[in-house]
Amino acid sequence: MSMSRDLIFLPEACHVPPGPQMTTKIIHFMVNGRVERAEFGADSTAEDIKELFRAAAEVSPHHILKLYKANGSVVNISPMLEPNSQDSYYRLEVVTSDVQSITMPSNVDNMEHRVSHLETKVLEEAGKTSEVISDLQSQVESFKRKLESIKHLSWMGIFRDENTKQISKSKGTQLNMEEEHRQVRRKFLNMSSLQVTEEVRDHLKTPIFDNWQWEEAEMLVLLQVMFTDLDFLTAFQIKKDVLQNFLFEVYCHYNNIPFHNFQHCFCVTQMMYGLIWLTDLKSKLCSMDLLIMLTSALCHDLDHPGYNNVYQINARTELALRYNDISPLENHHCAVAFGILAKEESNILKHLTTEQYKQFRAGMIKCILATDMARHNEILNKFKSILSIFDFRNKDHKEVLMKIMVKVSDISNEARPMAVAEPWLDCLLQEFFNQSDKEKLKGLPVAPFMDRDKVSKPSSQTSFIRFVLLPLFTELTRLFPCLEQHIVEPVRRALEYYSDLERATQQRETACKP
Ligand code: PDB
Ligand code: ZN
Repeated sequence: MSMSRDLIFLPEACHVPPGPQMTTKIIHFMVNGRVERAEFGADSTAEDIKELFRAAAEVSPHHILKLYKANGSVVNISPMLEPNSQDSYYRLEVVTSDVQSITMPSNVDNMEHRVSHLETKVLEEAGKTSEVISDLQSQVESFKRKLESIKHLSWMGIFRDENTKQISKSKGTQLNMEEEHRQVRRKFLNMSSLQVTEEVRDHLKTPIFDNWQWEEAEMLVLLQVMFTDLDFLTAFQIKKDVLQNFLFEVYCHYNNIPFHNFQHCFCVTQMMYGLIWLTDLKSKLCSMDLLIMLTSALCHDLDHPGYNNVYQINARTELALRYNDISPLENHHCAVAFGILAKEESNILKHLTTEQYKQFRAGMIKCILATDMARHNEILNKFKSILSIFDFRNKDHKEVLMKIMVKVSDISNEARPMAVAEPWLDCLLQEFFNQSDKEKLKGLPVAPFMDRDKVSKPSSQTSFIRFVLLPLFTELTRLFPCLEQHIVEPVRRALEYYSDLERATQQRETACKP
């Protein structure tokens, strides 16, 4: 519920006194999720009005302000501003002028200032009705939770500015990231000449592989092993150093966010690799199809910003604009992948024929776009419809199977041991909560399963396992019965685990109720 500031007397700064005998102008605008009302004299200057907006947004003169009409068009901030009603309020966006120069502490101070400011408001409004106070208090609580998560992120050196499209990093972390990339590359190239033990090679082909035990340089070595052990280097004349450049570029293009990061990319690729061996797909599909599946898994979330398609569309981001709201993220992931492959030094497709390149490109686009969960039922139903007559020589059948294999790999965390899988759910919820916090601040719709004030981890995961994971995985085991023990049984155990957790939580809640 956005609280109109009319209920609270505006601090002086929001009221620019009119000149002698001057008419005043009233405008309504939303900032930080609240509708404000401001009044200024026709003789006020543009600077006066900007000062008024900054005071309402409680930001420093370094910030750039952008004012949008209800229809989304940007309007100039000047005394010529059209007066409006409370229903057709403007939207005030604060763009941090120079993210590099903004270090976390001032923003945290600013947030703390806002929290204490809000708390004084709560006290000042002692006379207001109880629901107003409780609403203000819940806003204060929500700000405090946000402050905690931002402090945590600042500790990790990530500065997530509400108005920049990308996760921006303070200058320090930017340099750290480049230094980290250099270190990972050095370690990767040094280790890549070492032989990986037979035991690790075998372990790599199973879904019980624990990603949390490995650092990123080692994961790059293991990815090189996957491409080598599937004979892609010989089949497609891929030189080892080009493959290493390609893998390193992919690593560099994943962002440092809680879930859709390089570790997730590794997990999905490793699961795909395991499924290929467990189902003996090498004897059923050609090398090109296997190369498409493994490379699609590797690239399927490239440069993920940590905010899903619903956010991209509602916030009218550049990606939504560029891809006309059609799977903007998945289109972007695929475009970034082919941007890497377009570079000579990382082009593992260099020696493919034109026909092979076209086949690879068409296949990778289909597989990566298939990871948009909004299309889950469309793709699963297509697979169900051909299962009884599945033919490995049929091009369309193979295409659907490849999409299903990438999808299964993408959401397969719960097929791994619980000690590996559960931290992934916490990471995913962290990313979802960051998104819903941002949506609340921007006044955008918030999905309940992303709302930190509403979601219950066990019950949302039991629903996901029951209605998404098990139906998908059981369909795949109809084609490959040997997968039952590898991906279906572990997921049934996970369902038991979260159901027990759900019951325990419910019992605790009923026990606590008066
Ligand atoms: C999905 C879509 C987008 C991003 F329980 C991630 F609330 C996923 F967290 N995804 N991948 C794995 C998952 C999982 N979503 C959920 N559980 C997973 O294990 C459920 C999710 C709604 C949560 Cl499907
Ligand atoms: Zn993914």
